Amino acid sequence: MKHFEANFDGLVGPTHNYAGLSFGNVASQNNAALISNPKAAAKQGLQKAKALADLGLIQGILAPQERPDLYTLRRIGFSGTDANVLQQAALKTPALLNACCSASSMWTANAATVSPSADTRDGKLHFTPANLVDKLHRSIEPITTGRILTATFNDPHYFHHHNHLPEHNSFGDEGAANHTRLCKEYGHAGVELFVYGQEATNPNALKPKKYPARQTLEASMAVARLHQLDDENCVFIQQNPEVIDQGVFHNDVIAVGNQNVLFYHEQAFLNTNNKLDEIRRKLDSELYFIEVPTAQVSINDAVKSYLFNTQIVTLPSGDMAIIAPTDCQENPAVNAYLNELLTLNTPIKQVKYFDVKQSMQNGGGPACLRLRVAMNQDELAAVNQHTLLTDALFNRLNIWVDKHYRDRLSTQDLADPQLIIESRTALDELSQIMKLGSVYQFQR
Ligand code: SUG
Repeated sequence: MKHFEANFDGLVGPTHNYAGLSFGNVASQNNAALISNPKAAAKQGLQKAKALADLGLIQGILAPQERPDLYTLRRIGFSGTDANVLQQAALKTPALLNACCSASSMWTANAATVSPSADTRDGKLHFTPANLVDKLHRSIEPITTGRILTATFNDPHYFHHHNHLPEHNSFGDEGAANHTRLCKEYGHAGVELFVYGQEATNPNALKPKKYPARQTLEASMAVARLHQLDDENCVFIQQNPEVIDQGVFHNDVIAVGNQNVLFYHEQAFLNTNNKLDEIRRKLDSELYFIEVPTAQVSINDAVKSYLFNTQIVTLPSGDMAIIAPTDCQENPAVNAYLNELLTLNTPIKQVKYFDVKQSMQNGGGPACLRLRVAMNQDELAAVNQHTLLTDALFNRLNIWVDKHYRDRLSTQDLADPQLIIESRTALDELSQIMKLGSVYQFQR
């Protein structure tokens, strides 16, 4: 049976804005209060996804979440009509309103951790939505994420959906952004790499000093247990706390893997050599560990350009390509490194650049925008087919974006009650286009 890796990209929602909500994420903080362009953001994401589909890869779309999140605002004591709730929140707690308006569900690398059926004891594909407890605006995502994932992967014969982990910082879980799977072929059992920022229950363990370590070892181990992975298929690696303090808030800002390639920065991990040995022991395959030295690319350049927030994809020809943001082309050190990489004897033979600046300005590169799901043909046939990106869906979604999205949004605009109507009208139509059922609270 044919096996492959599908990418499910997050569709950018109508309230995409820059509110500076993510302490530790340099781009989010530096671009706070910039005026966003939700229409351009959604189209940039769709273009990137369509280009991957045109390369012959399986590409799906995950629907955005309902924002403004009036349910959270009501839960914290605002009342009256929807317009009243929004306006009172804008007046009294603008920071909380901003948190309830973020379109952050677009970064579907943080939607969930996914383990393919080749790795799991029950032979099903497992999903655990990330609880994202480190950031208020993200901690309100997991329930709807679970609904959207279940509506997309909607056959219990093939797909096993778990609840998100307990909502406490001992179990801080950021999903696939801290998870990479190495394997010989997608259909063979692989080794799942869980990269964590701190061991929450060990007071003596190393952790960053300045910025939060969002992912805990406890969460990573819980996901591995839930997904029925064997110890022989897992490697737990601690992220270097010093790079977290320089803006590497997720592992996918400093490392990315695909099949038998692990592409990472020299300073990405603690205890690197031992961990690479463990991977070699656990995975019976020729492996390419591509380590990028600080002398060629500094942490600062890696964080600015998102060199490692690239997607490494296997093309139908068997060669691999890197899907990079245009910011990598614009950074001289990174551009030079990528040109050199193509001359090294590795499976990576091409680099393709995409403008995803609307997302990048909030710290989300190409890899943040997608959730990887390694699967086989039967599993693909069991996916909700209306979520797969065909020419027809691409055209339909572009028309839908043109109809419903603004091309300018400031944080002041988030107090506009019209935004509630626009967003709900758009999402109601989208849930029909993608045949998702009533995934949104306003539809229930
Ligand atoms: O969680 N930014 C997101 C970016 C997530 C990137 N994802 C991965 N690396 N996989 C975050 O920090 C910024 C929102 C704002 O400031 O308006 C934000 O949420």
